[in-house]
Amino acid sequence: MKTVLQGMDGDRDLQMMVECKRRPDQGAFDPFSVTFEDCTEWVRKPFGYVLKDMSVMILGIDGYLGWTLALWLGSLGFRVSGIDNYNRRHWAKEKGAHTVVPIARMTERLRAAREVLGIDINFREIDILDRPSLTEFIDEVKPEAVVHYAECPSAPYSMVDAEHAIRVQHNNVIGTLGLLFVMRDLIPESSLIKLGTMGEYGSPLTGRPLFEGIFPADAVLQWDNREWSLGGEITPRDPVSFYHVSKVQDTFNIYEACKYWWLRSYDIMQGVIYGVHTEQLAMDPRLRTRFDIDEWFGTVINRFVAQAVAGIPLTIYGSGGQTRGYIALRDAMQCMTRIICSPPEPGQYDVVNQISGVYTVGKLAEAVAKIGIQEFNLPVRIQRLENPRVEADEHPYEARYEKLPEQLGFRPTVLLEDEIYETFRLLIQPEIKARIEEKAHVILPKTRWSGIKKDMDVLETYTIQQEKLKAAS
Ligand code: USQ
Repeated sequence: MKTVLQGMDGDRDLQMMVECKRRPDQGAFDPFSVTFEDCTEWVRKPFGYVLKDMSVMILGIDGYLGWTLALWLGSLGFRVSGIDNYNRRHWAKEKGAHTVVPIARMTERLRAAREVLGIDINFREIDILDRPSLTEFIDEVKPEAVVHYAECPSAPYSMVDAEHAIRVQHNNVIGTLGLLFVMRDLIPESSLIKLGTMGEYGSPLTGRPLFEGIFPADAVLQWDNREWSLGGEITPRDPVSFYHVSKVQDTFNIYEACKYWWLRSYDIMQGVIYGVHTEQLAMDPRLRTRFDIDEWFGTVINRFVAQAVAGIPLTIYGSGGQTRGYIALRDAMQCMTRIICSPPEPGQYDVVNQISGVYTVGKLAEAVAKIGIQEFNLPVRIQRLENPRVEADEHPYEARYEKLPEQLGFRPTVLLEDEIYETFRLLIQPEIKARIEEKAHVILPKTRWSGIKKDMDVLETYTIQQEKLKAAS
């Protein structure tokens, strides 16, 4: 869209008019006079109005989220392109791990997407740090939205040693910074949808609410009998690993880029993700997404289900009172679609907290154990380990997450227990169970935030009691 100002009598009669890049034949018009129904470029889909054939580029398209989103968007009629350098596959190898749900090579994935879903994904093997190649591809595709998942997502990986911390921050921070310049130069009107993390905020011991990135208009700071408005300012960040720090640095770089160059961006503070299921992933084994369970790349719920399947006690770190926001894979995809279809205004940096429920780690272990015992007849045990991380394991937690449901129409469709059940159903398949057992030695935590190399002490091992099982059923 190109903005033009029309007017006659000096400033007073100026009116903002726009020209549509897709339909220049329409000439300049008042953007507020057109509704979705009037405009032939928008089509109604399950998650609201979608720009017809909208071109979305996914950076990090080979990953757990990237591949899932590519199939999801392709099925909704988006034109999907993407880059990846297969780093996630390399990092898993470095750990001696593998994705326990086998995934195909990219060429085969692309072929399967075409054969099964009729989706043509425009893929290029590119490292986000290779700016000339990224520039060339973005210039060729001219995406209307860029989804940026091309980062190292692991807190433990960033805490192994200096090399790993530097690698994570270099990849994530410099990759994002370079991308911002490419977008400024080539596609300044496209939106950037960047994956941040709820972990940017930490979990303040005061119980201060975790607003959606930016203080609400009526927030005030009181001190020394004086008072200031905080409305519109970025909220405090208290990241919990060098990985999470990289996301905070991204936040500020993106915020500045929107300010200096009128870029537009949604920064997604996503909670811990879990699950395996979307309609597209389930359609063919070649379409499945990766599923990591090792101490570096497995997230907690996914790890717990894999542990239960392999007969390894579920590893609660510390007391298990750590409270976090969580979201299922399928619900995260719905959120991303809604965000892609509602780009911010030029110059607008906005943030959403993308979660659908808040749980303690202890409660999650109980939920997994209960389903494992009752539905799959597995002898699940729980083990509390010394916490390898520096984090409070008892703390208040008030995450605010209103924008997605109230402004973007997000309705969670996945119940925690249902997704845990679905994950069990996939992981107990003999081929996958064998792949978990083969990698049992990379499941237990080894990476301490302190840097000390020593196995974690076991604090307690137990099974959930019959009364609890009965009460919960
Ligand atoms: N935890 C356990 N036992 C385990 C694994 C984890 O008790 O076996 C605990 C951790 O100590 C932590 C919580 O579970 O308190 C979540 O840990 P996690 O490993 O599932 O997630 P985290 O390290 O926080 O990182 C993950 C993703 C990351 C994303 C983040 C969202 O790897 O990419 O940014 O979730 S958030 O946590 O909201 O920052």
